[in-house]
Amino acid sequence: MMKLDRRTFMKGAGASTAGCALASLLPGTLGALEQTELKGSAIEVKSICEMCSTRCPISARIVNGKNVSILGNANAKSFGGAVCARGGSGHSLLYDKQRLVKPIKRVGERGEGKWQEIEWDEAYALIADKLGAIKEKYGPEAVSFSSKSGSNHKHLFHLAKAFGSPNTFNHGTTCPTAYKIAAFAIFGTKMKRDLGNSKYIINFGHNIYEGINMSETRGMMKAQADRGAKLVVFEPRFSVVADKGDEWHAIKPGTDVTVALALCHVLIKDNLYDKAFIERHVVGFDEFAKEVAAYTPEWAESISDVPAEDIRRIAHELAAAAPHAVVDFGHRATFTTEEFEMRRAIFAANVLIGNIERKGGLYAGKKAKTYNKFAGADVTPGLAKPKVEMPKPTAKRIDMVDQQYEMLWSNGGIYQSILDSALDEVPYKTRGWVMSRTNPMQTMTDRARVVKAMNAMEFIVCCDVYVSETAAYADVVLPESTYLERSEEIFDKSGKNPAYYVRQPVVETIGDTRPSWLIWKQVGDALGLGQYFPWDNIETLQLLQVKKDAKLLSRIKQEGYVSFGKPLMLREPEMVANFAAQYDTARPLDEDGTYASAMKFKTPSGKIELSSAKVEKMAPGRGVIKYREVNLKKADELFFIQGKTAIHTNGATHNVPYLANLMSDNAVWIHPLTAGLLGIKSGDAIRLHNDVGSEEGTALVTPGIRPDTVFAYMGFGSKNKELARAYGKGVHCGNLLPHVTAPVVGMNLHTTGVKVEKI
Ligand SMILES: Nc1nc2c(c(=O)[nH]1)N[C@H]1C(S)=C(S)[C@@H](COP(=O)(O)OP(=O)(O)OC[C@H]3O[C@@H](n4cnc5c(=O)[nH]c(N)nc54)[C@H](O)[C@@H]3O)O[C@H]1N2
Ligand SMILES: Nc1nc2c(c(=O)[nH]1)N[C@H]1C(S)=C(S)[C@@H](COP(=O)(O)OP(=O)(O)OC[C@H]3O[C@@H](n4cnc5c(=O)[nH]c(N)nc54)[C@H](O)[C@@H]3O)O[C@H]1N2
Ligand code: SF4
Ligand SMILES: [Mo]
Repeated sequence: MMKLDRRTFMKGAGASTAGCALASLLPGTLGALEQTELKGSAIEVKSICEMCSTRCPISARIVNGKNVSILGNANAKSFGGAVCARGGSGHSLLYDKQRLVKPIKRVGERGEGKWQEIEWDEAYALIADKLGAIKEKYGPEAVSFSSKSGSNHKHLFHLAKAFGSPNTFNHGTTCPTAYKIAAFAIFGTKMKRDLGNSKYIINFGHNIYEGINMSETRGMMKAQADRGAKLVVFEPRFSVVADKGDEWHAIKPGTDVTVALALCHVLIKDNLYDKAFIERHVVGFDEFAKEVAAYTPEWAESISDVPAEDIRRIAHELAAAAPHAVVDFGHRATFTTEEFEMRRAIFAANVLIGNIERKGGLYAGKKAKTYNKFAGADVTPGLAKPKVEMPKPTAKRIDMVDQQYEMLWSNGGIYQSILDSALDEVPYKTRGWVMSRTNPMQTMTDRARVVKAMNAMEFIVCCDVYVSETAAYADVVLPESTYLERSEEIFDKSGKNPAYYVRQPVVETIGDTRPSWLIWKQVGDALGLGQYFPWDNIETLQLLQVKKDAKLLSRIKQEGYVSFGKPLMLREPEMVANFAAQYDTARPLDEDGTYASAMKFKTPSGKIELSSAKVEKMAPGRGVIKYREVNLKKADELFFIQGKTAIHTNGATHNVPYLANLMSDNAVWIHPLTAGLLGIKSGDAIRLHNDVGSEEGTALVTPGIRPDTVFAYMGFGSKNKELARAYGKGVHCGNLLPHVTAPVVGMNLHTTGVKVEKI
């Protein structure tokens, strides 16, 4: 087998080496692509975007054998038949000559960039040999498995189970886990927000016009444009959401909890809360009310810089718009180590105005099982799961070191504990890491620690579409086919009513890539675990899901996105009436025309728990929501915060040609007063540094940020030369962030302190 230095290999598109499958398949310039006949469907195929994990329904086809048209699937009404800039650029990833289209194995030092192309069978044999050896010597738990949750984590986690390791992790503690756990604590389940029908929206750093989720983004646009909804924004910087808001309050980073608690204080003190709702559906109100009595708007102002009179007014406006109003619980919940308190305080404000299961408020998803229960018959099909008897892992998870994290273990775990386990052997040592669709070197904090942890491991497998910054440190990199080339099982997309959708190939597979469902099944085969994967292809799985209803499967494939029944919110009389009118067998309405009497929560009391004995037992002192001080930076540092740009996705798209052309750098936002004191002008080269690391970038002087804060869009400054378009451009945020695990919710922390100087 020929040895290739991948760095030379990458730039040597014209080099005449036998192993240059990538270069020969993919012409060196986009212009040259025009002569290449693209093979695939010329008629529209319904599928699912994967340019970010929102996974919008799409409709795509090949145009004149030359390009791929990607539109939104019009059958999915809430997505408005649209895609965002990234979604429209999928073909640019597909035909990127820097994409990985053949398995490779490391032949130099980790991160050195020396690779050798290998065949799939050789890759599988190598993986089976190395993982098998670790399992034999240290037990299966010495291998951890991780993947961004969604389309492909299920197959990887299935392999983990078959292998016998309890250590499976999704990206949760770098993103949503805190608000999910907060919702679990109060409601016993996840909650969704009905932004589109809201008349009053309070936003605490939910960057929804840049951190796009087509359905929610369009919902908020609709609320603002069609319903004249008022939008109040708390943001340390003038984001696009702040720009589109009716008012912007430049809140001090990490202090949102004080404003949320003060809103609750005013709602209770001024008798603005929904007493009937609280009496009927809520427990723990008295303890909560007692605690928030001290959290006055004046107190919140002293910590957050938001004027007390504004907090008071906003609480009154919120109550006046109730129940069709919402305090948005956000998405990336990594602003402080006390996200559990902050997100619970936000949920509490929603509970106080009684917006639960009301239009424009919060609601629980209605999957087929729930929907059918109310309909009194199987009016919508549910999805079946393959029944495979799996071995029970004997070891404890590596993040099972502290009882306070109990709610997390079945929710994706504490991702960054893989590093602690590899480096500090807590509670035992992780020696192997199999990961897919995740780039922790860019998206976890303290990049140097990620490098150290990877170097401390014996064997690492990474499945990606690029040689990501993380893949650069793996032993074997497996190229997954892009989402435009692969089929997957059916996914549940239920909201207020059940809905399903499916991914289907639009173009023929380019190069020697495979879909991850097949990759992990074949790794399973190589490990002698074939019995746990009793499906030969994706159709077998899909048919199993629809319980052999071929007509239904064909409908889902044809329409791409199929929803059943009418939207249902249990306390919304018109919706309940419309729902019940559809089915003779439907549950009879309550006297008030709703299904309020059927509202049962998966909490110990079956009610909404504003204060919780379960939480108190799990994490003593936390049963009641309260303010806990955090310290995010040293006195002589500036706050360093981040956010998404509309043009890129996390640590994923910075090398995609079209998107890299649109934006390849993340200038650091800095206030004119601060910049003046430091002698910095827009465009100046600057250095950001702290105890964790040091990064060089460019300054953008703007009044759209607090003087004590600097901001950068995340995901830039890749340190992997193979990502030639992204390499070294901009500030690598993860290289400045400390390695932290927050109490109860296990979150990573994305706000810290930095010193800034002109270079
Ligand atoms: N275009 C695009 N869309 C995306 C993504 C993407 O990468 N690009 N990623 C997807 C993913 S994974 C997610 S999680 C969502 C992200 O959804 P969001 O969580 O809405 O996105 P972020 O930009 O991370 O939002 C954080 C915002 O909070 C502000 N902020 C920082 N610290 C504080 C604070 O202490 N208080 C307050 N009030 N605000 C603060 C930041 O300035 C930023 O505007 O977007 C999804 N959609
Ligand atoms: N400093 C800082 N760090 C952050 C954030 C922040 O705001 N600031 N945001 C956080 C948030 S909200 C999140 S969700 C995480 C996300 O971080 P991650 O979970 O790491 O996810 P992504 O960066 O979206 O993508 C990871 C990898 O998936 C690969 N990929 C893309 N498509 C495919 C595919 O079809 N198959 C396979 N196998 N791989 C594919 C990409 O090439 C990329 O290398 O980052 C978090 N990290
Ligand atoms: S928000 Fe954009 S990139 Fe993300 S899935 Fe939807 S269309 Fe694709
Ligand atoms: Mo995220």
